[in-house]
Amino acid sequence: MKNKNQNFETKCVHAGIKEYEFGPVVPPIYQTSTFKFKSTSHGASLFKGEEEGYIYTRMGNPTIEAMEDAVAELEGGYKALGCGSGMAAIHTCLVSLLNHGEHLICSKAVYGPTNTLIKNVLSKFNIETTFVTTSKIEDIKNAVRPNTRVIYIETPGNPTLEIADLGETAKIAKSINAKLVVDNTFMSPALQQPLTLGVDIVVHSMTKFLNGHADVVAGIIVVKDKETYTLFRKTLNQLGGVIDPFNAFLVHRGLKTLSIRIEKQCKNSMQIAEYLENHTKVEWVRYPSLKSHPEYEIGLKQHKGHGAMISFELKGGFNAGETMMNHVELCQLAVSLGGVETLIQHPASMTHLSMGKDARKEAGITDGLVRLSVGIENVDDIIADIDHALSKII
Ligand code: LCS
Repeated sequence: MKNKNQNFETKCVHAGIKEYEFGPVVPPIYQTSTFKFKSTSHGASLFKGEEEGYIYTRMGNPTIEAMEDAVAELEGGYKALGCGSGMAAIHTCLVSLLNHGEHLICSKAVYGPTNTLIKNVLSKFNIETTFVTTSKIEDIKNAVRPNTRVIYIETPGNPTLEIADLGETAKIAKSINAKLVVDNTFMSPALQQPLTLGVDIVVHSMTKFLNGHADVVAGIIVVKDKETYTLFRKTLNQLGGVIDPFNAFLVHRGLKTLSIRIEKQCKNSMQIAEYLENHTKVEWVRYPSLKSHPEYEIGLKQHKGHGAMISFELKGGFNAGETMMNHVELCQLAVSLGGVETLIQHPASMTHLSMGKDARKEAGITDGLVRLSVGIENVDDIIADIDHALSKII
């Protein structure tokens, strides 16, 4: 892969860009569903894979490929596969890797629909899953069965920010010949590059930090080798959950500012986490940079910075959370995360509702938990807004 020696910030700006007709500095949007063959033999050789080129946008498109190459380069992977959403990426990945009758180990704290995809859809195909606290390495070891083929981890987990040790988990996966898949959405490659720590496959909801502007729903899978890429490309082509060229263009544009967005978001987050930790109406705060985070030391080993996601529990539980969220003005009461604007939400009634109360309890998602996705606004303005909303709690 080119640009191997460039620094991350430089790669964000230039990765995936090739030479195009007329010399544009950004990839053109090839908004076409299909590509013309020069002759029947040309078409046949493209279908046989004897010649490189494009056939049909579900199978490949230059605008999509440029974005895929950029993300693969930022994650340190071989190739990537752009998908229509994060859920399409997770689905394509798990369906590609697991066969009927095989076993999956998954983090208890994952995005709600990932939990329900596994519980309600994969189970139909006789794929059994053990949900474990993946911050506890012994719990992962104890869950291993002879037919375990995949370990699936979200770290930091949504919304508890529980951190799993990627290097140690990769050793377990290797020893049992299973694939380790990591959802890197919460950190992005700017802060955590799982493939360099022994992880086999990375997935993302690009709806979040990679695009960064809350105007696209998209996902991606990044792989390390040609064999896995070929397998996943075939499955994605058959399942059909591909990204479209315009959204790929927008994500590629968003990537250019990933590094500076994340830098500002991390800086803001640290100040907000410290402010919250000292507030009398806050029971506890989870942010990976705080020494009070249970996996603080693991985070130091594998993060270059600690991200823009903060979870906290208010004294007064659900009612206090509701009061707070109904009084913010600058912080937007909305699900999703990772954009330039600060968002606030309540996982138990929103993003993790589908999991059900018992699974939430098991995963540590309490009814009073509030989740903040910190943006790039001036930090004093964000804190003033939070302060005003907290003052309304009686
Ligand atoms: N993985 C993680 C960690 C996520 O947070 C999400 C979405 C997904 C995968 C799925 O991605 P999508 O299909 O939406 O692109 N998380 C959301 C959240 O926390 N609030 O709204 C969406």
